[in-house]
Amino acid sequence: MSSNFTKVENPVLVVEGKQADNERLKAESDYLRGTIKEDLQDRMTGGFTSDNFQLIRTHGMYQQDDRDIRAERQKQKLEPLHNVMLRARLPGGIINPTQWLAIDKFADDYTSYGSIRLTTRQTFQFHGVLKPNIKLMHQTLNSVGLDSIATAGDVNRNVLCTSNPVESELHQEAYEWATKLSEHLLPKTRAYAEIWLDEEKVETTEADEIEPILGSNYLPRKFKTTVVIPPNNDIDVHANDLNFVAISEGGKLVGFNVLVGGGLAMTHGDNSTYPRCADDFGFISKEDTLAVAAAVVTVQRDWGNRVNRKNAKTKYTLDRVGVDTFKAEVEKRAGVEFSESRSYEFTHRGDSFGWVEGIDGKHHLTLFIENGRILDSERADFAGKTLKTGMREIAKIHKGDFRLTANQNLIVAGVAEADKAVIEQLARDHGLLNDGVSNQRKASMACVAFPTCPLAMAEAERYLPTLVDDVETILEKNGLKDESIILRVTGCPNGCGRAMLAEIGLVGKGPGKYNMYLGSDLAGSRVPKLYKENVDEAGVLSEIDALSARWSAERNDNEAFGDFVIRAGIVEQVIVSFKDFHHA
Ligand code: SRM
Ligand code: SF4
Repeated sequence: MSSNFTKVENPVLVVEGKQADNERLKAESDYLRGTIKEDLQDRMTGGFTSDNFQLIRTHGMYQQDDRDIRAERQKQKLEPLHNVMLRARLPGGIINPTQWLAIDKFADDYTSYGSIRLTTRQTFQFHGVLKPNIKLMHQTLNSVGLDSIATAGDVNRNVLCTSNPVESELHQEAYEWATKLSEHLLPKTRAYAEIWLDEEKVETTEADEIEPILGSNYLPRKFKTTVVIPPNNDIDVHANDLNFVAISEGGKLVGFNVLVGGGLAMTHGDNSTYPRCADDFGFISKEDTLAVAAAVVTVQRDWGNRVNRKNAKTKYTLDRVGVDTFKAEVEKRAGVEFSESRSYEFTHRGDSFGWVEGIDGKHHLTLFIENGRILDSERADFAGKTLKTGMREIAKIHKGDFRLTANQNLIVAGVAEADKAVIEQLARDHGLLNDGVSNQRKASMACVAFPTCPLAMAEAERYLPTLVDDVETILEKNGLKDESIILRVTGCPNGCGRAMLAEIGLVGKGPGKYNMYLGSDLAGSRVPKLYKENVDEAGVLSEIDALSARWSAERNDNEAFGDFVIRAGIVEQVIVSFKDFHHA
């Protein structure tokens, strides 16, 4: 879907006004160094001070504290128990068993939650790393060829790639492009190597030499890139600034359709913010990929709003300057003309679970990991499962690699016929593989939210398992036992669980309260529409009960829930323009 805002009269290319404070801190940071090194030595506080609090994000870390114990510590007049969350860089989500064993051990030895959390962007996070262990964490990652550069902050983030283990040749090529894009768009400053790996500082003075693509002030806001292989839109293109849709002929990649300007976040009560689908710019041959990527990034770098961070992402730049103007500038800078888009179709999202055989004769096992949380736990929703131990045992014997999906799941990839049985048994023994998981559970997803996310307004990850229990019961009662609805929960309107591309999206409004959005489609080409505001958990269930009863009784053959709610007039389709999202 494209927005109707292709042309804007007299577009404002650069927004004038007092720049956001993040612009000052990036400018003064000496290419993302700040005083992080000195701050790290300061053990008077467990946190990072002043600008370093923000700057560590560009090194892949966020300062957090456990919100479950925040009030209690305040009462005791104690500083919040500061720690960091680390997010690794893992283009295309591929990680090998040696790397897995290293992160598994680090999570046990040095994180307060003891978990590895798979994210909606094909990587993993550690939560709860204390200041004295941060450097060791980076050195551990480095020792196995991993890093966390630019997984957060105003830079290009982890580059996604469709998890497609079946067509392995095409997947391999697409994955290589994801890696090349990640490298090409990565900050070139040596700040990460100097601070965390104790490498020598190399003096360079020319800004253009240091950051030829990102520039000395980096991007106005976060930037997200994907490579996607139709027909599976598993990475959700419309959540991303820049997407390369793989076009193949005879199983070989020939080029990409380029989609620009997707994004899902909004702020409650601020109608200048809205989710937006990406626009189709046209087809390019694969040789032009890096030039086009750099051009899109530099146009956004130069024209993105540096005054108001709420309107700074590429989606807003496109609506302000017009898609045509943006696209023409990309063509000029890349020296490439987009040709007409090649035809392709997205038919579905999500992952297919269980074993599949690739065209290379290798076997691939996709495991469903609820909420992406890999942990051995006594928690009720884990029912005594030992997911973390299970993954460790598999990693010890696995000769292929692991692929993290953009839906918080994991593929044990490249298994020889002879090793299938033992891997499957380990997965079953530790609760990583369970034939009883319902289609509804597999179609449900939530962001992290409490207790670690400082922005959470309502529960998400901790709410999802019981919510799905209840929805399963409702669907069965309404004669829909094996059916599913793409159901996603996010603890606030930032949208990390991609609720704004769900058939039912619950967006946290306050403790126990959600705004309910309805009407995305199976392919993820539509943003859902607000249905009810401030619904409590009981209300969520009674709404789902009533809506699914109607779906069961009135649906056309195989009609998906999201299509039904629009056809039945329960919500209107968001079609006009995203600027009018809140009013249509
Ligand atoms: Fe996100 C901020 C977690 C995917 C939009 N996101 C955060 C922070 C770091 C909170 C913060 O700023 O302090 C959350 C940390 C929680 C925690 O304790 O771990 C957080 N986001 C996540 C993850 C872990 C959710 C998950 O359950 O998997 C995902 C990590 C992705 C990764 O590996 O890089 C995650 N975040 C997303 C997505 C989905 C996607 O990209 O496919 C979105 C919506 C798409 C988009 O960008 O429009 C998303 N996160 C945000 C935003 C809103 C950005 C904006 O445009 O305004 C924020 C807040 C911000 O940047 O100011 C945010
Ligand atoms: Fe936190 Fe909100 Fe993102 Fe959920 S959607 S992880 S609550 S920022």
